Amino acid sequence: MADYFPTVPKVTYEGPDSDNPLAFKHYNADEVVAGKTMSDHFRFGAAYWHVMRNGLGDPFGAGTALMPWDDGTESLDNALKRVPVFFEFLDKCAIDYYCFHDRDISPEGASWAETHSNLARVVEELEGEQKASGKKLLWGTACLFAHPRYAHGAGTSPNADVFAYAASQVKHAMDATHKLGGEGYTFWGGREGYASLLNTDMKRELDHLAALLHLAVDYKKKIGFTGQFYIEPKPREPSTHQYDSDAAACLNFLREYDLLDHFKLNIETNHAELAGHTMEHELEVAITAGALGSVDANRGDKLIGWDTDQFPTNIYDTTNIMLRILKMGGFTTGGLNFDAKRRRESHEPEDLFHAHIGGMDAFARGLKIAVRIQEDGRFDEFVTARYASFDSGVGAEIESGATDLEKLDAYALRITPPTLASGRQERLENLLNDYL
Ligand code: XUL
Ligand code: CO
Repeated sequence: MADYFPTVPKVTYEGPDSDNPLAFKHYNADEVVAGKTMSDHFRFGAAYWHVMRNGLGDPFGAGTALMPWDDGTESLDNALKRVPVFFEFLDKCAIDYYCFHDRDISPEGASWAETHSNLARVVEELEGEQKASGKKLLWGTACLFAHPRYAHGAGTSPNADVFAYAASQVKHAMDATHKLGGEGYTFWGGREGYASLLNTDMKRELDHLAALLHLAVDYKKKIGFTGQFYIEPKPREPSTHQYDSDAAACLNFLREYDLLDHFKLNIETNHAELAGHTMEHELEVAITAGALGSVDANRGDKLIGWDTDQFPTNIYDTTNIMLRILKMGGFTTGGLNFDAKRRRESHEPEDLFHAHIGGMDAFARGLKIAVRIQEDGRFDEFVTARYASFDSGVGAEIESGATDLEKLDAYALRITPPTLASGRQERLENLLNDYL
């Protein structure tokens, strides 16, 4: 078997005292934590687009990533050669799942038909590698944003032929995901948004986007694909205004167009931050609607206002994320997909491993801390007590709908003015630090 990463042995768990940078110090796949193995808690995924296709260029300079297995061409042959490299990476890094866009794995051809046959050919190769390794597809998706034809959007393009191309691409990306046993299929809006209302019919664009999603729901039933559909919020970049700007906007859109039964959300940390929210806020909004599906794990840079897609290393954040995921009862179809890239200066293949190991260890620590917090139950007790006035009396009547404004008016006239208990935010923040 070829060895594309000769400086990296298979990464194993060596425990917190290890000083081996290519070992897990906290992520121990088979260790049971709160009733299930760590690998089942996380269902870690690697992103084909970042691991295999991200040359690490930025708006000011060319890519720096060393990829000795890649001849730099957009040929089918080169696409096929990348596949075993990726599976060696998954194997050595002990990552069970992966995600891709159609155009990450296979190039456009000279004709649209050849584009589809390229995809089908690479899917055969992926299928073979999956069978041989036991690795699984967390979700697939179509890249409806990179090609110039999508400059004005895909589902929201003002050009109906572009909509047809997007629909065609979604069909084939769904076929590919279905063939590979994908557990989900993601729609990220890409260029589904606008820069100026002077040239935009927002209502019509939203209607068209919903039409594309309904067509996908119909096709899903037709081919018997049982994976979960996700929609991934992001507020801007590339568009000034993205229609799927945050979890609340996505839920509203899905409800308005009668799509909520068919979709859950794939929440990404850096996108939450760009939307002006914390990740835990976005997760909670999704959970509250029964619609948290999966997570794109990464982080932003507090000093840079764009989607830097850095690897998650902040244990405070991974703790808060795992608290929300435990509260939901864990992932079913979803998982933690590292939608994250190395910094431009970390250009050696080995850096791919340092990056993922760090993310996996940070989540392992977050999980263990979150489990202790949950088992202690002190935050839960505080929150339960904080709302106790709704457990009986007038509060219970409000919650059950057994009251009206006149009754509440009479009640308010009768009682002494309310006295408030402290929210104790600082005490609770101190308590959270005690667990870290
Ligand atoms: C872009 C992004 C995408 C989606 C899949 O910011 O996060 O890669 O995760 O299309
Ligand atoms: Co993402």
